[in-house]
Amino acid sequence: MPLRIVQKDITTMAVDAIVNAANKSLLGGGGVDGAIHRAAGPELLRECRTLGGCRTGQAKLTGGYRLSAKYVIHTVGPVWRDGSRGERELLISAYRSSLELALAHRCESVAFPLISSGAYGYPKDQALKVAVDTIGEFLLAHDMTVYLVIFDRAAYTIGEQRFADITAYIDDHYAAARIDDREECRWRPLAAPRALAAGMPAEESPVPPPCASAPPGLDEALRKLDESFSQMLLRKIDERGITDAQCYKKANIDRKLFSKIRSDVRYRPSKPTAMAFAVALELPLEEARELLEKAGFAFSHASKFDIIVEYFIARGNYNVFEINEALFAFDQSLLGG
Ligand code: AR6
Repeated sequence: MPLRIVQKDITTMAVDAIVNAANKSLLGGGGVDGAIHRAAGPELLRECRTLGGCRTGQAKLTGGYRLSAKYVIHTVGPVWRDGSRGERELLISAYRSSLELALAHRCESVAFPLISSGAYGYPKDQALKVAVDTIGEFLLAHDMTVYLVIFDRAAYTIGEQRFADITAYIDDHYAAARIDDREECRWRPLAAPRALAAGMPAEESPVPPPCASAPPGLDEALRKLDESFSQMLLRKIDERGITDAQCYKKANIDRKLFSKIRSDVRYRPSKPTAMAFAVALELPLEEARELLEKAGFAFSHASKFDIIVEYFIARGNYNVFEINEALFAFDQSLLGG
């Protein structure tokens, strides 16, 4: 099930377990560790004293006491030195151990801070990539909702090079969209007022100029008219020879939402949901556009959200988690349900 990147104080999260970026003593400290101990109350430290510490890359579990979370999973990330001392492997292990422990305690929802990215000095963009890759891989095999909690958005970074690349791509395409109005028309053939209802950013709401385009063959047109979003989605899943579960997991969509879409032939998903399926199915741009149209949306060069997703599709990168990292960095809605 899904990975959600959110900006919050982790101590306020109502989930089954929150993860603490602790030190080997497990006896408290600064940063998120200090915040969790303060919010949970002194009983947490009392239980931590009984645990005998924890090795780097491992995890231990306690109650959540005064927190909204039932459990706290304490893990110890590596201290960053120069990147050649096994830091990455240890950080992966800290995430994996925590997720395994959550699974063993039947947690359905878990929230992580960006482990090691504060006092332990792990470069934030690399820490984020390890977190997203490791959690994403785990979620392909397990049903769980995992939150990656970014405390300080200003400190959030996807890496300078990628940020610069995407910024340039947005600049180019925004400009192109303004210069060529007719091109705009082709990019937005459908009026889709429901985007507003779905709470999309204003800039993203489709502008509905009814553009004339040459009609395709009549049979083809009728066939396309007849097929709903849900039908097209299920057809494409079959054509690609993947299972429903592989598709909704790759789309970062939870099972319940997928079941709804599957059982309601007229279901109209939100734009981020429709786009997530286009990515999960690894559709080339033209097909992605068709799938979006079925949901009443256009792929528009007047929308940063669309341009960022297009940037990834154009590069054959269909990793929904990586795309979400970028969308988050540009303050856009994330893909998924
Ligand atoms: N909610 C979510 N994230 C937070 C919060 C919060 N309330 N507070 C800080 N962060 P750090 P580390 C973010 O230093 O690097 C402690 O003293 C913060 O912005 O807490 O693994 C331990 O006892 C940063 O991105 O953990 C250890 O000695 C991330 O949490 C040492 O620090 C991790 O920062 C562990 O260092």
